[in-house]
Amino acid sequence: MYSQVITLNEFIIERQADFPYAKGELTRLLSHMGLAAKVVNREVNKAGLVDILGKAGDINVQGETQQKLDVFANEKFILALKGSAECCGIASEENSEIIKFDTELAKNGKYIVAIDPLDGSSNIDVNVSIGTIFSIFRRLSPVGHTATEEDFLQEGARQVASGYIIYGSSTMMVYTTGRGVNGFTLDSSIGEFCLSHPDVKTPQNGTIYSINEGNYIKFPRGVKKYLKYCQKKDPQTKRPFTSRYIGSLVADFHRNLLIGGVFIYPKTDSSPKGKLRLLYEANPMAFIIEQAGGMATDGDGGRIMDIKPSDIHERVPLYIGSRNMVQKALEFMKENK
Ligand code: P6P
Repeated sequence: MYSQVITLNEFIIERQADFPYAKGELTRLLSHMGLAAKVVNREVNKAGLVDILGKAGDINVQGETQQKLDVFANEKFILALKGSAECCGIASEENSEIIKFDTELAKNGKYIVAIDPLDGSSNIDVNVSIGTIFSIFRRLSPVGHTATEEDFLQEGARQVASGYIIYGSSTMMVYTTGRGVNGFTLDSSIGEFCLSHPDVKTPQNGTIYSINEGNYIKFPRGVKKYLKYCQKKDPQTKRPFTSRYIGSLVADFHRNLLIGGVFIYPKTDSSPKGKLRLLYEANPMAFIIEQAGGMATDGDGGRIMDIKPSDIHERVPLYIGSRNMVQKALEFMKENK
């Protein structure tokens, strides 16, 4: 039975040939991401059993109370990436400044990684799916030296890979290197991520809109009009939209990627750049959705992956998912500026 199974590492190595310049570095980096994901998954899955739940007490750079699992996940991914010898630095949601590795081995790494080690962590204590999101670039600074801030402020279109791990009813790793999107499900009985969703394509249309309607009164007029459009049954098309919002980006995104839908986290008067982070939430998800045939924009017609970041924790409004749904929402935004 296992002869048909393709593990993550086998797949990465097979696809290495896609990259004439890569001599295994990206392969090793992605494999180390997979290893750290298995370690974090083990703790996420038993969080309810050991004293790892609850708040670590510290406040992270986002001003949010850090959960112990946040701290654990951040440490494990930093350790794995430092040990990969392919990554020279990291921008993490949990750290205010970039982490510059200073070992000779790591300084020779050709890549940098932006990561949200445990996104949606407020859901940990209530057993809702959470996830890790990562974005990989080639460094701009010279090999052999420490990483620089500029290495991390590249447009998303320059990503060489991005992906996420969703710790849900099953644990999956979904990633792209610019040649399509592939999903791997963790088979705990053999401790391997196994190819389960080859060449993922997202539907051009969907019936799901994902947005926190608790913020409705603060939404831009265009978003309010789009929601009314979704909610008003059309006599001809019987427009059958439904609202699905988990409050965990990885979970909402993953569902919409597979069955179609649009996720919107718009700007509001109080948050003129929205809530989600460009480097380690919007960009990696935008790379994946575009590779799967979908679309990601800031709501004003700008492509997420064309935005030049000015700060590693920069926020950006996010409209992402099925192409036709995102374009419809954009139409309402344009008509109601
Ligand atoms: P709200 C989780 O904190 C997160 O960063 C994303 O995972 C999620 O999509 C969003 O915030 C939820 O935000 O304001 O709706 O609770």
